[in-house]
Amino acid sequence: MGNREVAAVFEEIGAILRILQEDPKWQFKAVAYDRAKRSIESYPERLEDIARDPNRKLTEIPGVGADLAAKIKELIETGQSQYHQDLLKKIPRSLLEIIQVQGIGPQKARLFYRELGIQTLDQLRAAAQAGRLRELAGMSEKSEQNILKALEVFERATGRFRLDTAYDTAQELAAYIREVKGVERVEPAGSLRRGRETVGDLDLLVTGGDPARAADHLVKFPRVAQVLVKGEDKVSVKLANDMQVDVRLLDPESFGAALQYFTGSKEHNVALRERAKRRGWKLSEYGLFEGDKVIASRTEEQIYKQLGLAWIPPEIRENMGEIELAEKGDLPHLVELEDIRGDLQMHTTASDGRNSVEEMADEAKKLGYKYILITDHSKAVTIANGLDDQRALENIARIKAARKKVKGIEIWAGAEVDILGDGSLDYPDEILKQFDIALASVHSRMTQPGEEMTERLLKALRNPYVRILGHPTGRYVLRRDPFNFDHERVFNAAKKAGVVLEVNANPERLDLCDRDTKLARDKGIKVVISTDAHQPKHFQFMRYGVMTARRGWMEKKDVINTYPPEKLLASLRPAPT
Ligand code: DGT
Ligand code: CA
Ligand code: CA
Ligand code: ZN
Repeated sequence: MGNREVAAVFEEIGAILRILQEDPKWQFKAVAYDRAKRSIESYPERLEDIARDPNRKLTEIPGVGADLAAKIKELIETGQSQYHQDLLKKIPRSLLEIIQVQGIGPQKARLFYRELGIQTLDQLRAAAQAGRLRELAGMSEKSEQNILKALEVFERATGRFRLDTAYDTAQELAAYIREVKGVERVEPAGSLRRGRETVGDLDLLVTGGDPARAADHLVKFPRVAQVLVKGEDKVSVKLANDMQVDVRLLDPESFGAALQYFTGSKEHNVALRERAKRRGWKLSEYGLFEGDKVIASRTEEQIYKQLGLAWIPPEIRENMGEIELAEKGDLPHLVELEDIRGDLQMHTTASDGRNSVEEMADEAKKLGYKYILITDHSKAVTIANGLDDQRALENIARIKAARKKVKGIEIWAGAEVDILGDGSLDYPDEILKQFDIALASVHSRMTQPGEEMTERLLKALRNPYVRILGHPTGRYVLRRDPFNFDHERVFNAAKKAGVVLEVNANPERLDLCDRDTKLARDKGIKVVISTDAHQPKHFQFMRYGVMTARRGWMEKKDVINTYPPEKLLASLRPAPT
């Protein structure tokens, strides 16, 4: 372990002491750890060398006393410090991420956590957007705005943006560009059109109108921070959140070719170009050519057709076998947003949702849904106000009462039951059997070694009341890696038990991810696409879940919430008799 790693551990210790404020000497200790941290960072020699030299002592480093010297020794010898590990267990790890944001120190993180239960960057952003931070002691509207700005800066450090950020920006820009007289089409291409979970830059294609006027208008978009290119057929800008947008102003005659080219993926395009070449043709962003003669350019369909292929949905254009299937006319019929008939994960005011059962049901009805499953948290998830056995029963009663008020939609009583550290469930079977459908998910101890996590999930799948495994890998897009477990074993067990895997459509999660969804499909496992809505507008997340499922080659028949209600219920693992 090098100096920098040791310094990082000390920094975390200082931060956790300040967040907890429970050690009687926390202030004194936190200052000591900070001081040692700075001193170690700038120390010209390797700590390991000093520790190994019998004639020297670590205490010769300024700010390092006997106690900290022992910690350094332990870190160098074992790779970790017990004290640090013990402290880490006392707070959600994501709080350490929050304090990386400019202007948010341990004190603020503590305040937000204790007062509003904020654990993650996304919760922090949501609270700031909802104006809930300004009410806290020492906060104001101004400081709340500063936090929102800082969060944007933090996000851009990764260089990629979440799918929903890209989608929303594309919608906004498209509406803006349509203000130009004569503009006909504004279509997103690139990774957004392919539905990738993150997007590097936005690619927009525009036809109609006077290109020069469109370009002039575009650079005046209020959120433009910098104009990178302003040419005759291309404008590139950087937005205030650092997202780059490439806009191409196209002749409608070559729109299909441009859409095909700029949608990518690059791998898919390379394969298509080679295919064209084998036929003595040339494929470019302007069209498919035989010498100077255009064979196809106006629509994507024409281009694929000329190449002897069925039109390939953008989400699977990754050169992963789709071209061969398109040639044989054997492409999967991917699930579509319009196929979705209900949503099987959502939270209400009973736990950490914002709205009542009735309000959720009303909104679902507006979307044309035939059923919803209410899945409030169980008691182990204290941060989400999870329900104990008694409150769970009351919630079932509340859901049943809502059925009388909101007609024309099935309102099922469920729960998102926490899978405890040892794989047992947070409700006894007597409670579990009361639910129409129970889904189970992991919310704690996500750093378990892979072996343990695998056993934990397998044990949960053995409980006959578990019908769905919620957000199966626990990852957060751009923020938290999936936890370690043996996908093969867990997926095979789910298949054997008839447990459905969730594709959580919340764009922060998208869990299963596209690759895991494909793995499930290849094994013949059914999925459910659920939004995990905490308020009615979150039902809109369904589109991201559908995109992800499409990237995983899922067809309508593979997705149980495309079924009518009776068929859905009949498709679930049967209840024990
Ligand atoms: P991103 O922006 O990193 O999320 O990913 P994309 O796929 O949007 O990539 P981008 O914006 O660099 O380019 C958009 C599309 O343009 C890409 O998917 C395929 C096409 N394209 C870009 N560069 C090349 C290239 O060198 N060769 C080929 N065949 N296609 C390219
Ligand atoms: Ca792009
Ligand atoms: Ca681009
Ligand atoms: Zn959950």
